[in-house]
This record gives sequence, C-alpha cells and structure tokens, in this order.
Amino acid sequence: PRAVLLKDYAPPAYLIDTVSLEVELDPAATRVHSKLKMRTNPASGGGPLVLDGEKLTLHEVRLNGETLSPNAYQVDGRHLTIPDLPAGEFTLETVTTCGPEANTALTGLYLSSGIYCTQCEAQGFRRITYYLDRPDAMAVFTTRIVADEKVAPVLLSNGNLVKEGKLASGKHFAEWHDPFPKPAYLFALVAGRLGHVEDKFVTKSGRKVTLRIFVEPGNEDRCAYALEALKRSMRWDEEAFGREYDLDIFMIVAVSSFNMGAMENKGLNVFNDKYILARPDTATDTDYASIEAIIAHEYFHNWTGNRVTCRDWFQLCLKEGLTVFRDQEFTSDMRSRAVKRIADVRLLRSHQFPEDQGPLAHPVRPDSYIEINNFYTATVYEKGAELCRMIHTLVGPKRFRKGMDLYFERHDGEAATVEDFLQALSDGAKIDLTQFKRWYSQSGTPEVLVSGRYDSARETYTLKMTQVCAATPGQPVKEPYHIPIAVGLVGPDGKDMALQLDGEEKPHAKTRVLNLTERTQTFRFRNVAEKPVPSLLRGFTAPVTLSSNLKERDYVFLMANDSDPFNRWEAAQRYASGLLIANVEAIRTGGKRRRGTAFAEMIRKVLADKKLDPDFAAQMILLPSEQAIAQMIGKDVDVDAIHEARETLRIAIAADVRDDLKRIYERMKVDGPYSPDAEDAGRRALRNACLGYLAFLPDGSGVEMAAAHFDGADNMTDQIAALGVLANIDVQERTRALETFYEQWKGDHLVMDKWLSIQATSSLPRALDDVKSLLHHPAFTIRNPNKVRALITSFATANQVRFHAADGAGYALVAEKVLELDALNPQVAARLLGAFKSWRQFDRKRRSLMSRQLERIAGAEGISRDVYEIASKTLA
Ligand code: HT7
Ligand code: ZN
Repeated sequence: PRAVLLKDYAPPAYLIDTVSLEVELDPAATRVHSKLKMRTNPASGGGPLVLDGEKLTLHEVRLNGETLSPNAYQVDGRHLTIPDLPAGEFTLETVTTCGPEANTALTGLYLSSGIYCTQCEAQGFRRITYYLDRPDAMAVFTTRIVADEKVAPVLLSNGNLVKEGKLASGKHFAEWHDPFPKPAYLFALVAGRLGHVEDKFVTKSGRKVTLRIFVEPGNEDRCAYALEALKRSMRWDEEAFGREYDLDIFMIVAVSSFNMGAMENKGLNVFNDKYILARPDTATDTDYASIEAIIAHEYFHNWTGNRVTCRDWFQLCLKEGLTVFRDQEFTSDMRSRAVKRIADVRLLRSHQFPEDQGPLAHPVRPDSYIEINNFYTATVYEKGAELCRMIHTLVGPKRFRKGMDLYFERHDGEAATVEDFLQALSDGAKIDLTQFKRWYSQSGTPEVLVSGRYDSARETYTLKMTQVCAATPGQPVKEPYHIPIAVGLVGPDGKDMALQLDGEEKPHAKTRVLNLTERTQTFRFRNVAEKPVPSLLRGFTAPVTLSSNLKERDYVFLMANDSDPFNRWEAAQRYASGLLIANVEAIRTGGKRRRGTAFAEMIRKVLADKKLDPDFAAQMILLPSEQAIAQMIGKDVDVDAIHEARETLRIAIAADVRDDLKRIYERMKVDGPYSPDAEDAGRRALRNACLGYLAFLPDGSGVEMAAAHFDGADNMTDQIAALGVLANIDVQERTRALETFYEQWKGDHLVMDKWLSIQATSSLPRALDDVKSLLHHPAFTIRNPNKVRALITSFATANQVRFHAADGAGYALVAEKVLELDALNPQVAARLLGAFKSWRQFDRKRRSLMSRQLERIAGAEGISRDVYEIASKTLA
C-alpha cells in the first residue's frame, strides 16, 4: 500500500456548497440518493472530479439533471471519476446502495443491535455515498431519512429537524438541516427503536437548547449522570473558553457496537454505550469519571474540531490534542487537579512513551501514513494535549485565553492547520513559538539530564540541564526543544525557598518555570542559605523523561515534604521503582532483596494525615505497575522477576503497616446512599487501595476480608474492587465470587465486560486458559469491539506476566485473534496488534517469539492496510 504524505497536500479541485441526501434504510441494501451542488475551486481550477467511494453499488450518475452514460465516468473499488465537467457551478447526483447489515467494520453505515448508525471519521462517509471525503471539503447538509416506522421509529441526523411525516406502506421520514458547513467526517445518521431522556440548557446569551440522550429502550434510568455531565460541560466551555452552543438541539446516542469511545458529529454525538450508561450498581467510580470526561471531550469538539476543523488528517492533533487538553482542564476543575494530573501522566507514560520510544514513533503531526485510522494514537491525543499544556504553562492562563480567542475569531468556519493555531496563539498570547514548533514535527521523548550543585560559600544552587533526544524512525538527528521546566527548591525544614535567579533583584516565587532551549544550560539561584533538595519538573510541565543526581534519600525527603502534589507522588514512585528494580536484579542474581521500609513509613504518614485528600492518598500508597517497571528497565526485561519483586514487596508492606491499613479501611467506609462525586469516590479509592494490600497478607486473613467486601458491596466500585483482588488469589472464594457475579450480571453486557477483563488480567497461571475458554463463552463475541477489548486487549496489554509467558502461548493466541478479527474489523485488529509494539524490550527468547508472530501476521494473505501498516512498521 502507498503512503499518503503531508507534503503532497493540495486543495480540492472542486468545492461542494450543499449536499442533499435521501437515505432509504434497508439492512441489505440502503439506497442513498445524493445531490451535490458543486463548483470549480477557483484556487485550484478544475480537471477531472475524483470522488471517494468504497463498498458501494452505483446505480446512476446525473449531471445537471441528465443521466450520464457509463462511459462518461469511471468507477473502481475506491473512486468515481468524472473527467468532463462544465466550468463553474453544476449539480451532481448519484444513486448508490450499501449494506449496513453486512458491515462488520463498523465504519460507514452499520447496524448495532438493530440500530442503524454511522461512523464517518476518518473516512467512513465514502462507504455511504460518493463524495470528496476529506476534511477541507466543507458543505451544508440536508438529510432526509426514510424507514419502516416499526423498525425505526426514531430518525436522527445532524442539525435541526425541519420536517417529518408518514409515507405509504408503513414508512415514515424525517428531514434534518445542519446550517453549519462541515466536512463529511462529522456527518451522522441514527435510526431505530430508541428511548430517550430529555433536559434543556439555556446558553449564556439566552439560546434555549434541547438536550436528548437516546438509548436502547430500558436503559433510560442510566442516563442521568451523562446528562448532568453534559450540562456542566456546556457551562464550563462558556466560562473557561467563552464558547457557546450553536444549534437548537444537542443529541447523544449510545450504541453497543462502536470502534472507539465516542464521536463528535455535529449536534448528534454517537457514543459507545460504556461511556453513557451508569447506575451505582452497574458502574464504577472510574466509569463515572470516564463518562464525565468523554461527554466533555466530545462536546468541546463542537468548537475545537467542528466550528474550526482540520485542513487534512495530518492536522489531527489540532482538534484532538487541543480537545484532550480542554477536557483535562474541565476534569481538573470538577475534581482533584492533582489526582487528574497524576492520572494523565500515568496514561502518557504507559501509552505514549512506549509509542514514542518504539518502532511506531511518529510526530504529534505525522508527515506520512498508510492508514489514517492507525494515527488516532496516544502521541496525537495525549502528547498533543501536553503541547497545548506547555504553551499554557509558558504564557499563563490569561494570555492563553487571548490566544485561543484569536484562534476562534480567525478560523471559525475554516479548516485550519497547526501553523494557524500556533500563529494565533503566538499573536494572541504574545509569545514566539518558532522553536516550540519542533515539538510538532520531531518524534521521540526528549530526555532531560539535571545535575544540581550547592555552593555553601557563595550560597548558590546551580542546576545544569542537558537535553537529548534519541533517534526515532526516519529522524536520526533532533534539534533542541523549547522545554518549560517548573522547579522548586525545598529547604531542610521541608518548606519551599523563595527563588532568585542570577541577575534578578529579588526573589519572585517558590516555583519557577525555567526555559530550557539550548542543548545544555545552567540556571543559578542566589541567596540560598541552606542546601536544598530540588523539586524538578513540578506538575510534569513537559512530556520528557528526567534523570538527575538526586539520591534515594532525596526522594524519601520529597515524598514527605514536596508542596507540589504531583512531585510528591512522583518522588514516592521513583523511590518504589528504584527499590523494585534493585529487587528484580536481586531475584535474577540470587542477591539480597530490600524491604522498602521508607515506603511503608510514608504510607503510615499519609494514612495518618487527616487533612490529605483520600483520593490523593490512594495514589500515594500504590506501587508502580509491572508495566511501568518493565519500561524503566527498558531492555532484556524479565517479566517473571518483575512480578515476583512487586508481589513480595506488596506483601512486605502490607505486613509492615497492616494496622494502619485496617484502621483507614474502616474509617473510609462511606455511609449513606452511593454518590459518584469526587469526595465519596476518593474515600472508596483509598479504602479499596488498603484492601488491595490487606488481601495479600500471608496469614490469609485478607481473603476473608475481600470476600466480605464483595458480599457487602452495595455499589459496583466496591464489588469490582473485591472481585479484582480475589481474581488474583487461588482460593475457593475466587470461584464463588466469579460465579456469583456472573449469575447476578449475566443479563448486562457492560457489566459482563468487567467480568471478562477481570479474568483476563488475573496474574494466576490459569489466565491464558481462562481467556481461551472465555472466547467461547456466550458473554463474548469477536464482533463486538468492547468484548474484544475486555477479553483479548486486556490480556495482551494489562497482564504482562501471562501475555509474555515464556512458551509464547500468549503471543500465539493474540496473533491468531488479530488475524481472525482483521477479516471482520481491521481498525480493531490493528489496535490489538499494538500490544506487540514494545517487543524489543524483552529478553532474547521472547523477542524471537514475538517477532515470529509479527512476521506471521505481516505475511498473511489478504490482510488489511491497517494491520499491514502496524505489523510492518513494528518489525522494521
Ligand atoms: N474524533 C473521534 C475519533 C473517532 C474515530 C476515529 C477512527 C475510527 C473510529 C472513530 N470513532 C471516533 C473521537 C474523539 O476523539 O473525540
Ligand atoms: Zn476527540
């Protein structure tokens, strides 16, 4: 397959002003009559018209009302080409059919549990009709949907409803008009038997907006939280960014078969039902938090993505990175900012860093792709958000807002580029972003090496910083980045010192953002009366890895004293990681293992601090994951030694602080009815973190406790926390709890996903066999992406010790499923294959087993572009 290149971008030869679609729904052959009012693009001037179209049956082409003879155009599997067109304006009509029932790829028009629904991003619209399926082709859409009233009583599309009525032979129709020009990827159509909940919202300028969430009938009682989250998002965008909603109605539809989390179609968001449906007994606190964040994310796209869209798919970060940054800020305002930052950095490190440091590394704005669906990556989303955050850090909130205002003012209604965004930010926030722009084009995670030195005679503290960025595919050499690094100096009393840099008259603040722009730079602080411990990269102000000459005792000091909550957590993680890595080495060489007394001591203090936010305390006491340790070790990773080191340390800590853990376990019990709010959720998080230690006490007493926790749970958070703990212990209570859970929830597909993934991520040796047998369980089907993610992806990405079993059986199973899935749904198959991306970090035997599976996939006949791209690049 041929790669698409950013440098080849050219504007479309024709423009589409309006689109009228008539869609007559039928499971086997949906008929689409499209009428496009088009004209030559004055900027690029005519030539043959090449429309995109895939998996369509073409019945007729009409130009200005006249049917064209088949020799006036050419059709192949991907395009409809019309060589001769009149100059100026013309109307082009096509009549095509497509087959939603047979569409297992879930892109274009498909059926999800009897509901017709569309997914057009990135290039799904071309599976509905022939079109200029590119984001810079923006048009005004009118959509008439015709369907059997019994099968599809609800007919929805973008914009406002303009007409509806009955037709002969049990059919009815609805006509929707969206006045905002949009690219085809934002088109949506939903039809079926749906219930809904309704509310309203009055915008700051007084526009009354109807809000509706559509779900499968029977699920209406699970929409309240999503609806509240939507209203909060709408208000927040007005207050934080001055952005108001612009149509009379905002609709969300929840469907059970969906390739990703949700989709921001104009006025008609379509969601994976996992991110809408919630009731205390079926959804965990984490589910509630995800619902809030994803509702916000999709809603925020109305401005960052829809009103200002992307010129081409290389600019994807323009809408995704920026919208993730916006949803992160929303969550930080709704909940604990510190805990949110920790969660975001965890995600960045666990998903984006391995991508950036492996064979699939690509810039935040890639310059080439084979299959665009493979570029909805952690780099584009999460690192893209970090780039916006860095600009925010550099200029501060007020100037950032000015820059954003200017961006919206300049580009509303346009398809913009990263350059447009940076120019608006630069002009509005008054900052030179010339060097900063390298973050968008250079791939890889920069490493910052810091060496701190105290001069007691001169009372100065010097930080020498050096940045390096390793070569990544296609980029052997990197230019230095502009890296904002927030630092503080913590005095021996545990308090922040006032910071006065060389050349400054007086101290300015207790946290300073240093601008690292050269390869090596030195920053000297004056009037430092006592030797401090530096707190580096506070708040994680840049997506870099940081190494320094800090010692273990410094981390022990910072984890007790740092006023920056992120760095306090970071210090604890660094201390624990150091310990675990040393113990992994000890296991491999037969050396002596360390017990981690300082970590236990820190836990004791954290648990005793009544003023500390419980949610933050929960983060503080958790050990780094096995995957995080593997990533830090980086090469010849021994997954079994990591597993053993972490398990033993966890048991030792539990034994050391058992009384404190038990006390807090009791104290954090939430009385009264369940509420998903951050406060109660924080208490549950801390309580369940305590349980996570106590359950593994060597005397077995914790098992009883976990079983009682399971039996006594009155909400899903507690029930699943207990089940998750028990699933890792080979006792009778495990079997009983899994069976009870299944009996209780077998009728609920979303809860069943939790049941599947808990078994898939169990660290017990039986996990692989369990996954194999669950593949045949009625709760699983390979046709539903949520089921695939719950069972197979969880096993491959969240069960390090079993997926990487030394005999390669885990690899073989996942590879086999990738191939099976590829024939049905290439997007989901390619994502699953991502589980192999870090194959080079493991020992020689595992490297060879993994590469063999990758070669098997790359060489398989008839694989999709999606899977081919991932397999071939991972092996390269
Ligand atoms: N913008 C949406 C991306 C998306 C998507 C991309 C490819 C294939 C299927 C998809 N479903 C949704 C979601 C978002 O990031 O907001
Ligand atoms: Zn998005």
